[in-house]
Amino acid sequence: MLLLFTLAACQTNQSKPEQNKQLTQQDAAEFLQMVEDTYIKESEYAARVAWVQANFITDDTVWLGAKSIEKMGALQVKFANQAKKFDDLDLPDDMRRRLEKIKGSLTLAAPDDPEKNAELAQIMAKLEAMYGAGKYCVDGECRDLGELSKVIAESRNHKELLDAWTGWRTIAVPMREKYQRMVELANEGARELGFADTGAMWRAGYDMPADDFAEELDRLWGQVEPLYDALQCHVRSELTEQYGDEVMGDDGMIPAHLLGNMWAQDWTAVYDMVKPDNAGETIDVTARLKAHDYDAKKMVKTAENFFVSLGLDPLPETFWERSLFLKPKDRDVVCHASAWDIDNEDDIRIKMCIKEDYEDFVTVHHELGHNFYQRAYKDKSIVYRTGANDGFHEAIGDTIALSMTPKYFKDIGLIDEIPSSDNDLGMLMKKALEKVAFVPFGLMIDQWRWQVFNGEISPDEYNAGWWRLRNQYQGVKAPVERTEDQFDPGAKYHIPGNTPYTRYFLAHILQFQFHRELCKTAGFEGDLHRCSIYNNKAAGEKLIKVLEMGAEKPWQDAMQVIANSRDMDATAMLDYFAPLKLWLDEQNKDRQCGW
Ligand code: X8Z
Ligand code: ZN
Repeated sequence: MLLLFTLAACQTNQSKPEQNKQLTQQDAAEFLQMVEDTYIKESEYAARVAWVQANFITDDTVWLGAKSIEKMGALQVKFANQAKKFDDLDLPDDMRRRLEKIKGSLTLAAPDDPEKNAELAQIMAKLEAMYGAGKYCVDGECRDLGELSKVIAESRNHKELLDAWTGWRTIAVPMREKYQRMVELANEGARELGFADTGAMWRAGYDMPADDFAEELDRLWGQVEPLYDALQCHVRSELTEQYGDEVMGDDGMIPAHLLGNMWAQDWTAVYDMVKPDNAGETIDVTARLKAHDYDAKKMVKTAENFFVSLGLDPLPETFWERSLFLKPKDRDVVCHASAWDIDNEDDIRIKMCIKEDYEDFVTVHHELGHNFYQRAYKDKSIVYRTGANDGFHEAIGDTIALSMTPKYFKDIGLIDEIPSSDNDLGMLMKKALEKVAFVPFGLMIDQWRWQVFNGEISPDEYNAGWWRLRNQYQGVKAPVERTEDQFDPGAKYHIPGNTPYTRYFLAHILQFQFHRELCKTAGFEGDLHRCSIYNNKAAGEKLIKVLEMGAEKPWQDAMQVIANSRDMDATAMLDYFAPLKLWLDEQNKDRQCGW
């Protein structure tokens, strides 16, 4: 939850640079000051409204949330338009960058027309609530996402899996019309700001020409694709052993309900079915957490301790008082994990319905990565209080979680003996199911949205376009026929939430790059998957330096600091998984791979 995008609006008349007057640097400085002051003043209100809406989903909080989004939308668009008036003025780099941030940091541009802005705001608030309160009910018995996800992760009965899979997707059917209208209105707003459409606006935020950025994504995916294809082939083959040809089909793709995760984005839950025969010992973190009586708070404390071991200050008392760690029994909340910066100072929090398992232990680190980032850049201009790019923001906590090695678990007392490193294939397979499996998913979500926003995918083929891309990138298919009566994209949080998703694709590349370089800084020699930067102040210093930069400099500068390179590069991920890739290729040599 990055505040710049959730700021409340101010409806008072702000001074506008006059049209005919020759604008000066002084005018730009005054404008920047006014915008920054306004954002600082209004953001806390908006954040508190959004917090309450997400923590208590009712008609009234949706109403309040919509009002707040509406005010914010109007304010952001007004400022973005006013900032354009300085386009031709010669300005110092820092002022130019702050103006560009004001023009180009929106994920949603409200149309100028107040009625349309209000309509858009209501749609956004409602979509978020529909997802958060979503339940699949049969004969009056309702199950939420948590319960259905448990079935998907644990059941090996494909009919039961199919019921949970299709059941969750019923919550998205009523979103379809609203989503379509959202696309129209958001595009109208983006065009008024000078972008071709909302997708183009999103692509413009990466300190490089938007088209080059799209090419960068293709290049990075090209690096990872052979590894993913090898994993997909192996997993498909092993799942065929379990479920048979009748369930799997013969097109080389994997039915989406069999991969252990509601969206088939993380395949860790099928590890037992696909692990190497000679897997070596792996640590069952979930069981270890249980054995050591970890509850939600202890999981968060442990994650905090890792950050502190790198040289960061502990979280403030208010974090512990105000965060939500557990799913309340008596009300609907948006359970999708998020990190919040309420006052741009110290009031940082997470909101999460924590399960005591490995997956959520990683997610807790992920969320704290956001919080520590937020606190580190709090003294920058408010327009720089965000990640070097959004992939950085998503990558920090994940980078830390990559350091949760056997040695680390021993250090914190979760295990007694470090398993031998003679054979780490099992460990690598588990991690690949989590990280490599995610990569094409992380890419395809916004490929779909970009095509929706630019009209290549029209509303009458929202679902068909979605499955085309799922097939193409992931080699994953719908388990039963899907039609345009459904709206499967809506069953993934970030679609109704309108959160750009390329950030997670980037984060999956970046976290391995950061890990490799921080391990080097820590003086670690050996296999990357055995490296932990826990307690290492030299690595911590580098990390903190990048966190404190926020978005003050182009992300390439931050990259230089943390990764000793100006480019994103997937070779670190490939290095990490190199022994597994060799093994996969050997397994696959007589198999028919591809789809
Ligand atoms: O949405 C998230 C975080 C919040 S920023 C929990 N993630 C993506 C997802 O759940 O789909 C983290 C990994 C990918
Ligand atoms: Zn995140």
